Amino acid sequence: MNVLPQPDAILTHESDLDGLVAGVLLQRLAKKLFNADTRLEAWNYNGWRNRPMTEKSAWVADMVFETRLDKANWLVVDHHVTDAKAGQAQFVHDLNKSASLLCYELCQQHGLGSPELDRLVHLSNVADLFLEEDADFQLACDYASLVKIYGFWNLHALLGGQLETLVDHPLLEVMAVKRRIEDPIGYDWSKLNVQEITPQIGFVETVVGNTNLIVHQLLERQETKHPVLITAFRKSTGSVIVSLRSRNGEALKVAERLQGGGHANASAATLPRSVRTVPDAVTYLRQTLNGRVGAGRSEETLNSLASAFAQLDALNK
Ligand SMILES: [Mn+2]
Repeated sequence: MNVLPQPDAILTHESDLDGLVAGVLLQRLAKKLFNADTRLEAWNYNGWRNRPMTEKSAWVADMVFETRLDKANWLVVDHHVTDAKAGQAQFVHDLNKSASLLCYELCQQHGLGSPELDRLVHLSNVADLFLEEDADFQLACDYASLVKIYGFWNLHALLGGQLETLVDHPLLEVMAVKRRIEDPIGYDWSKLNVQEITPQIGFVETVVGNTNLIVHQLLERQETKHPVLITAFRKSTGSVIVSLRSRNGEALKVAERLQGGGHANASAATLPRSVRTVPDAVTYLRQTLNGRVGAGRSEETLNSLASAFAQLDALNK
């Protein structure tokens, strides 16, 4: 086992349960190894791109490994596809395990396992990898919904760092009712409200229900001709986040054109601050993804737009 460097900060993914569990587990591991409290930061993809990586040492969870993270005394624990190779950093990587599971395995190596954490990490793993065949899939989605509904830091505050309190938490009952009542209503409505952004990309309006599951079902049941489906929601901060889903790997390329990231079939992006509402988002997506590039765009963006179009064309053949 490699010796882990003491981190100045722990950096994780803001938008889901996997990031929350992974980040808090790493905090716990740092406490155990170094008897010190380490700052936890949670990032979305867009903010992350511009974050200077100035710490002498940091632990990163659930963010794509890239060259700028390949630094001595850095540890990266992740499960997203990457081309970058680790030369300096310690890189724990497995495409078939969630970040929370990979972090938990590190914790277990240092005696931090428990039955409650076994359970929570299993559920987080099932939800994050969308393991539909697992008997706990539905329950796992309810757990994942907690972060979507209440937000990373609200939930973190409620737990007071005690991840174990999430197991069988009373708020799960609220998630189960939402799933039972809202999801079928939301599905029926959204099915009739898909707008075309491009022939490849549809925008799914959502009113109620778990948008992740609704979009997944629309794709699985082939209710729409668009291979990529986008949904949008407004955060309390006013910024608009879009989620992109596909079945054959097209979603990530589109997310990258919006400066976002994620997995091949499940990715996300935060839209520019000038986009304040969902109708604005549809307009913005039409303009950006149809190749009408506004002023101030860099050469690099133009190039990535061009290459993304080439790939979409290839997919259409
Ligand atoms: Mn993840």
